[in-house]
Amino acid sequence: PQPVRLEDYRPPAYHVEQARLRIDLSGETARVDARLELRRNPAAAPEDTALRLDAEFLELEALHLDGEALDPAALRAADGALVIPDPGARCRVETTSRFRPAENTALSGLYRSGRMYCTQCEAEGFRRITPYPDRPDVLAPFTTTLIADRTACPVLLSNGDCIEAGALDEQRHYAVWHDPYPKPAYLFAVVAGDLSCQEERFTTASGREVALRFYTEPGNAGRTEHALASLKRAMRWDEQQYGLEYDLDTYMVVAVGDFNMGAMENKGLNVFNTQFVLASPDTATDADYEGVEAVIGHEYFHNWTGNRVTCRDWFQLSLKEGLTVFREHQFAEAMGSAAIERIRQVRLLRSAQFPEDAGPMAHPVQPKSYVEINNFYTATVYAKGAEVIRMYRTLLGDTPFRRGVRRYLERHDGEAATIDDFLACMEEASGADLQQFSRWYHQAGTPQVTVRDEYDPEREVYTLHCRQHTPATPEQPRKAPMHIPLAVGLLGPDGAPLPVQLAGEPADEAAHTRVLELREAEERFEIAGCPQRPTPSLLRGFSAPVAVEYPYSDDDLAFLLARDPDPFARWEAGQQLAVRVLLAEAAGEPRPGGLERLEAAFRGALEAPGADPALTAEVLTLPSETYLAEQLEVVDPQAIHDARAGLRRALGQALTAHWQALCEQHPGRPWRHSAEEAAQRRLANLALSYLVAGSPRHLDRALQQLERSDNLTDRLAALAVLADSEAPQAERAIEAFHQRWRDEPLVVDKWFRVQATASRPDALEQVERLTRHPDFTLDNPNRARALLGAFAQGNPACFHSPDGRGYRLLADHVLALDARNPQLAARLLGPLSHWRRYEPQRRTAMREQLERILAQPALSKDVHEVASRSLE
Ligand code: HT7
Ligand code: ZN
Repeated sequence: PQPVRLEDYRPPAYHVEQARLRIDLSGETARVDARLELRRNPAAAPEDTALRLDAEFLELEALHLDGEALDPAALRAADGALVIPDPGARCRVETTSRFRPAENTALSGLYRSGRMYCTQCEAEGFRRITPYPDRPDVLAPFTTTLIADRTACPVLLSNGDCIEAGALDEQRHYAVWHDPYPKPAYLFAVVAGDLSCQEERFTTASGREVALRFYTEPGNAGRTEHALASLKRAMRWDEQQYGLEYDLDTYMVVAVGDFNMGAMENKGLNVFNTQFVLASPDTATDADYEGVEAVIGHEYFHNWTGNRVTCRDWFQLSLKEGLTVFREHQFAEAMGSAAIERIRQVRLLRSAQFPEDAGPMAHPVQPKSYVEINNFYTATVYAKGAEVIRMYRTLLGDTPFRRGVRRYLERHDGEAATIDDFLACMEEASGADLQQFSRWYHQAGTPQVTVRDEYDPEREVYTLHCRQHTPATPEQPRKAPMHIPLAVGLLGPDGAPLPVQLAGEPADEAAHTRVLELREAEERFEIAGCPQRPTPSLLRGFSAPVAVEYPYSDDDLAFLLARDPDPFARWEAGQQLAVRVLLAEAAGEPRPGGLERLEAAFRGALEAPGADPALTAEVLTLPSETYLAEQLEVVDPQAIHDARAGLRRALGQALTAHWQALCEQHPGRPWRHSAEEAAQRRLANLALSYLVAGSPRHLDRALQQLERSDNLTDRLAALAVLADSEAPQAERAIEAFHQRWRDEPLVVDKWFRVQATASRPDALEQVERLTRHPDFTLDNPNRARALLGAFAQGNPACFHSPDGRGYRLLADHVLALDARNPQLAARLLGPLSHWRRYEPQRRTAMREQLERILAQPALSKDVHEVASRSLE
């Protein structure tokens, strides 16, 4: 397949002035009649006179141009699109198409999920509903008539407002929806089914009334309360933070069980994976409650950053996704603890995006080409893109940053914009020159910043020498220096924060945290007024998505962990200390005194008076095996796993009394969703896992917790501890859990996930067995991710079994899935792409599976692109 390139962008030849659809879902076969009013785009190149209507998965029954029938066969391009050579300055195109929603297993376009019909059009799903110029820079107002069986589908929804509804005959009814906001086809949605609705109202800052309607299958009614409350908080926050109000009279959210991603921001009609909208104490953990609030916020924020101002083409994807993830992060920081949120964001960035940046799929935040756009909904576009937005704010200041966002939204309202447009607004709003900064969009790879220092006691000047280097990535062998905001603090020997005053600057500009702007490959910063040699606290708040290297001693790290006033930096120091101990252990060269030092640091964190339990829990959580692997040139996953498990055992034993005390401090009250109680549960459950890691005699505590808890957080924590064990009572408990919750799909997903990520030597055999379990299916993405995705990403030691069985298992399922759901198949394949990082035996076995996949005939372009790029 030919790649699509950014440099080949051409404006569309035609605008759609009106799109009218009639979608009849009353039979097995859906029938779609479309009537498009089109006008030539004056900005198009004069030679671009052809009208291209993308189409796939459709049987085209009729095609008319201005009332005249055309022969579709004569207009078909190789990729299935219809190309009408020169339909004139204005024209009307009418089509009739048919397809079978139940056969749409790719979950792109219009498909069935359970008994309901729903759509997913981003990125290129609309062309699977009707022939259309399916590109984000073609914006149109839509009027949609939906027809369906009255009993099977009493609820008929689409974007905008319902302007008419009624019965058609004894069996069928209809509804007409009109969306006045011109939108690209990827934001189109319809839903039809027998759905329960929970409704509340929201009054906007300017006094408009908005109806908020959440639709679920009847069995899930009553599980949308938390999502509704989250939505109201998000709406209020966006008004207060950015002055942005909602713009339609209704905001609808539909919960769907079969969904390829988390949720979709369709105008006025969001479609959500049930996982990110339903929440009840029995079916969702504290983390799920947080996930619901985050995704509800994210999709709502898209109404401005994505919908009112959309993307010109898919190379601009981070324009909406990076900005919206950043807004989601700001929202989460405002609703809970900013430091804890930041730690979680960084954990995710380091475990998902840093490896991507270092692997064969590495690409810039603005990619230059793609074969299948679905493969570019990545951690780089989303999470690194959000970091880029955060850096604008760090460098420009909060007020100019918000001014820039407002200017961007006002100037481009109703348009399809580019990343350059956004950057230009930021420059105008701040007066800053962001040309060098723009490299963050164009250069892939994680910059490495090496810091060295020297101290001149006579001048009382402390100098930081900074060197930056961005490693080569595919197609980008050489990189230019980046504009990096490096937030720095200094601590005196007694732990007191020192002002950071750059030499030559007035003293009143000094601050305790200072953002140094790195622009050169090498540069130095002199800090005046340091009577003693300070300890530097670097990259405070993770001010840039870089890796910093500074020769801290273990004592320095322990000191920072105990004393740094910046909570993020404290956590980071603890992680670095643990990384050192663990990597030395994994290399078979234990660090003398390392364990004792870490134990002392943990003890300090556990005994710190008045400590925030949420931060304590983060500090006591060891770096993940994935993050540890990321630090090594050549990875032996078993050695890393053994080192981490060994350290957990040692800490479990050394601090038994502390862990026991923490378990006892569990809230004990009936479950309630609150950040404070969630932090206490998290700490208590972490303590339980250390206790059992220290000695299996504590398993009984887990069994009791599983039986007695009134909420899924505690049950699942107990279940996870039990799943690590091969003891018969643990296996019985796991079986009993399934029996009890077998009718709750989201809980069954967790049951699969817990076993897939279990730290027991035979987890691979367990996963093989579970792929044959009657509740396992590849047709449900949540289920496939819960078993196969969780295993390949969350159980490195067993997935990377040296005999290659884990790789074969994954490859078999990727191939089985490819014909049905290529988007999901390509995502599951991801972990195999890192084959070059592993020791020779595993490397060879991984490569063999990639080659086997690539040798299959009729591979989707999704899987083909990932497999072939991995092997390049
Ligand atoms: N904008 C959406 C991204 C998306 C998607 C969602 C569901 C299924 C397939 C999808 N392809 C792309 C989700 C978001 O970022 O908010
Ligand atoms: Zn998004």
